[in-house]
Amino acid sequence: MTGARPWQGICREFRDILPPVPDAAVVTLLEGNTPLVPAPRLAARIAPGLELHLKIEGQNPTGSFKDRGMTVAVSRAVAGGAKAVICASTGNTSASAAAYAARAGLRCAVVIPEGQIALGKLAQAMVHGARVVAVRGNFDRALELVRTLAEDGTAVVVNSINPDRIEGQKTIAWEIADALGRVPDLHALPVGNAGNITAAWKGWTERDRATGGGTPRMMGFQAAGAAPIVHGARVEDPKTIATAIKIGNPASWRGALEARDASGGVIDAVSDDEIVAAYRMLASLEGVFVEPASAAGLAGLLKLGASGGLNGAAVAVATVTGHGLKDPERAVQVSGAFETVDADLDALRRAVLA
Ligand code: AN7
Repeated sequence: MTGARPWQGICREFRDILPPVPDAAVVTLLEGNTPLVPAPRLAARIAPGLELHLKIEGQNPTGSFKDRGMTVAVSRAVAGGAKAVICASTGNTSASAAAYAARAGLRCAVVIPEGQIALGKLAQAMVHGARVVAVRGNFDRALELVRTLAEDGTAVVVNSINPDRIEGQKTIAWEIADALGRVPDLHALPVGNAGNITAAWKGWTERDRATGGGTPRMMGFQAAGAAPIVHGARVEDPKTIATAIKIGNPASWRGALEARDASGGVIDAVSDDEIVAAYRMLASLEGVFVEPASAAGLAGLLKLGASGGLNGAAVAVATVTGHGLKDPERAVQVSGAFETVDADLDALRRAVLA
C-alpha cells in the first residue's frame, strides 16, 4: 500500500467528533485503526449463516481498547495544565494510563485491587514508571477511594468516569462501519465498569444522526459472578476468572441500561466456563489470542445463538477488548501440559508424532 496516508491516532483522525485538543497537547501512540477480522469458523458455531467479525482491540499500543480513550483524556489533561493523573483499575486502564502519562511526562498513580490483576498489566504499569499502589479491597472500593482522593484536584482521574475517555472510545463505531461498509446488526462486547458499552452506543447514535445507516443492537455480557446490571443489584464480592471485568458496582451502569434499551439489545451473564470455552475457541479456531474477559462477548453470542436468541441477525461484530498476553498464566493453566524429552531424535520423533 504505497502512498497511503499514515494513520495519525485517535485525537487527530477523529478531531471533528471529539472535544477540542490543541495540536501541541496531543499525546498519542497512534492508537486506533485496529483490524476487523472475519471469524467464519466461530460464526458457524454461533448460528448457521451468521457473518461474524472481530474488532481486535488488543492490537492497540498497550494491548487494549483503553488507549482509544486514554489518548483523549491524557491530551486534555496536558492541555489543562495537569501535572498528574490517577486511576483505579482492574489492570488495563492502569497499563494505558501509565504509558500515556510516561509519554506526556506526567506523574501517574494507579490503584489496583491487591492480587487481582493479571501479570502482564501489572508489568506494564510498573515498567512505565507509574506509582503502583495495591489496596486490600476490590476494584469498586479502589475506585471509590480514588474519586474521593482526587476531589482536591491534585490529579486528573482517567477512569471512564472522565467523559474524555468515553469520547475517545466512541470512535470504534466509525471504524467498524467504515471497515464493514455498513452498520452491523449486533455489536457484542464484555461489560465491566460499563464505560465501553456506553461509549460504543454513543458512537453509533452520533454516527447515525450524522450519516444515517442505523444502529446495531448492543449485546453486553457480564461474568456471572460479577453481573450487577443483569441482576439489577450491586454485587458486594464479585467473583470471576475474568479479572478485567470483576466489578460489582459499574460506574456507567445507567449508560449500559440506556444502550441496552435504546438499541433493543441485551445485557446478559456468562459463566466462567462459558468464557473459557469462548477464549479457547477464539485461539484455536481463529488464531486470535485475547484475555479471558475479552471472550465474554463471544461467549454471550454462543449462548444466545444456541437458544435461538439472536433473532435472525445476519451480521455481528464482537469487540475483543484486550490482548491474550496480558494474562499468560491463564493461557497456560487452561491449555494443559506439554512434554519434555531428552535431546534425542527418537525421543523427539515419538513426542511430536504422539
Ligand atoms: C479487557 O482496566 O475496568 O465495561 O480498570 O480490561 O468499559 O469497564 C477494564 C475493563 C472489558 C470492560 N475487557 O470494559 C480497568 C477496567 C477488558 C477490560 C473491560 C475491561 P468496561
